[in-house]
This record gives sequence, structure tokens and C-alpha cells, in this order.
Amino acid sequence: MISAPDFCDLLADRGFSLASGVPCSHFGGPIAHLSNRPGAYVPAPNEGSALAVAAGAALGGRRAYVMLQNSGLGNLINPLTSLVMTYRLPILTFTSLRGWPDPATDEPQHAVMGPATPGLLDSVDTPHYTLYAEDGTEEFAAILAKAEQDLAAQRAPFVLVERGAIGKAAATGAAPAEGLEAAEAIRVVTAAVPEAAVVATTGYTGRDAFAVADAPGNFYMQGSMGHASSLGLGVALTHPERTVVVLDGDGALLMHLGALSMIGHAAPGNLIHVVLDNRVHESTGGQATTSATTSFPQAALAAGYASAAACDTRDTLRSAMESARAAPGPHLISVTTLPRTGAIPPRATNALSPLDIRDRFQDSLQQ
Ligand SMILES: Cc1ncc(C[n+]2csc(CCOP(=O)(O)OP(=O)(O)O)c2C)c(N)n1
Repeated sequence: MISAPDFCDLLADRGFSLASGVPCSHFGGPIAHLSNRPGAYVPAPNEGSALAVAAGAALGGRRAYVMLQNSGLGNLINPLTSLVMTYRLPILTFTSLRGWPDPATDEPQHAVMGPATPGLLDSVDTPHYTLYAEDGTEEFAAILAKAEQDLAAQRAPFVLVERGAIGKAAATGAAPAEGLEAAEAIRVVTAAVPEAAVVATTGYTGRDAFAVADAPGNFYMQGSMGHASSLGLGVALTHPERTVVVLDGDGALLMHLGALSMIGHAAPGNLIHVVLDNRVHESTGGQATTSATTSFPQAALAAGYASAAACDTRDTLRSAMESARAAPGPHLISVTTLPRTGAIPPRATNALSPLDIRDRFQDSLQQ
């Protein structure tokens, strides 16, 4: 293992003065380390944006690198092929290897991408190297030396990072000091609309929803980060007689913020979009999102939602849910939530297979 400061310092020594990315727990250390240095790390909403930020820096003459989870490769492949490779911009990208080498040791949403990651990069003729958990500074320096040759040839190499290859660092506290506990917010929301179909975003939100409010009408969307509201829209348009609640996260909503405009435009009267805004990517270790400087209610109203509210107490959330239930939507309710304390409940897929989740959700929609 290489320590987070050593990882960042070796890159800084080589002139990499800017990083961007979307967190994976594998990169919790470097992101925390860089976040303590103003201007060193740009938290991106999605992996494609992170790569484009690095591409802009490269165009401007600055060396930049990107860190992402391999589940985000799909978000990045378009700017990789059509921007970075087409304009031959020298960028170094680090991707974690969730679901690799043995998908059975990881969550089901990584089972396809894990083993596919190296071949996917091969298929677009992108050079890649692997940093293993047992590797140290020397091995990392050797990988960087090879990557330098690619960069000099105007290519964009990847380093695939095995779990445990980079050490941790203390995260900077970005979460709010006041607000509701996420599990409590989910209890209040689901109790207000017991008949609703509920779509829960990936990460801790789905785990909390499964723990405190499991029902056959809940769809736990592990993976597909940022797409819970779009899935909820599809359900809402297909079942206009059913209230549909989306439980979103701030990081997930920001990842595909354009969905707000699509939902506002489609205007499903039966959709209630709840954002649990804890200002961080808590599920990957608490790295800051950019929600502190974005107003979700204002964005939703500007995008055509029928109403939008911000809540930070049980009572205001309860009354926002009552108002949303009483009038046609789409409604957005942004809830300030606190960092979770204590043990995080298990994933829905520890008890139910993805196909079980699908089948019981579909059955519930037919009733
Ligand atoms: C495309 C993609 N990129 C990155 C990840 C890794 N990831 C899983 S959960 C998560 C954080 C989600 O943050 P947020 O929506 O704010 O919810 P919280 O974890 O705070 O509950 C991230 C980055 C992912 N699953 N998919």
C-alpha cells in the first residue's frame, strides 16, 4: 500500500497540480488529502465532467489527473474517446476496480463492470497499468514512469487501483451540523405516503430505506448513481394512479442534474422527489459534494417542478409531505440530513437478489 500523502506527493513532484474526480472509497485518502489544500481538487458531479475539467487544464498547459470508481467509466467514455483521444490530450486517470478480480466478493451492481474494466479500456486502445494492494512507493513510481511515456506520446493512460492500494486520510468535515437523521427522514416520508412506490438511490439511502421502511413497493437502485429520479419518472408516467417517491442523495442528484429539467418538462403530477442533502458522498467516506453552493429547491422550480421546499426538521418535512400529497406535482423536497452515526444497516441485496427486488416491485405496481 502507498500512503495517501505519498500518492499525491509523487504526482505533485511530477507537476500534476490539479485533480478532479467523483469519489470511490478506494480514493478516500487522496481526495481527503487534496481537499485540505484549496484549489488542488475539483469535486465533479460525474466522471465525464471530471475528465473534461482535466482536459481543460491540459489545454491550458497544466498537468491534471482524475480519480473515479470503475462504475463511472460509462460516464467518462464519451469525453475519453471524443475529446481526450480525438484531441490527443495527455491526462492521467486512476480508476478503482470494484467487482474485480472476483465479482462474487463485491456488490451485485459491480459484477459486470468489474471483470470488464481492463477489456473496456483495451477496446478503445487506452493503455493501462495496475496498482496492487501489495505495491508501495517504488511500484507506483515505476507505473508513473511508464505512464509518462504514454503522456509524452499524447496518450491518456489509466492506472487501475486495487482495493487497499492507497491508504486513508482524515476527511474534512463538510456535513451540516444541524438537520434530520437520514433514517428518520425516510421514516417521515414513507409514513406520509404509505401507498407510494418508492425508488431509493444507491449507497446508504437504500440501506436505510431497507432497514426502516422496507416494502414490496420499494425499488432499491444499487448502482446507476444519479438515475433514481429518471427511473422514478418512468414509473410515474406508467402508473399515473400511483404516487411515486424518489429518495435521492445530493451527490446522486448532482451527478445528472439535467433530470430535473426532464421531470419538470414531463410534469408527472404523481411524483415526489425527496433529496437527502448531507452535503457529502457519505457512502464512499464523506467527501464533500458541491451542494452547499446549490439550491435544489430553486433549481427544481426553475426546471418546472410544481413546488419545492427545504426542510431541516421532522415537522417541516411532515408538513411538506402533506402539501405535496394534496396537490399535483412534480414536487421537490430537499431535506438537510446529518452524517450517519453508528452501524450502517446492511444492503437490501444481502437479503434480496436484484431479481427479487425487481419482481416484488413489479407485482406491487400491478396491485
Ligand atoms: C457512476 C458512479 N460513480 C461513483 C459511484 C460511487 N458512489 C457510490 S455511492 C456514492 C455517493 C453518493 O452520494 P450521495 O448521493 O450524496 O448519497 P450519500 O452517500 O451521501 O447517502 C458514490 C460516489 C457510483 N456508484 N457510481
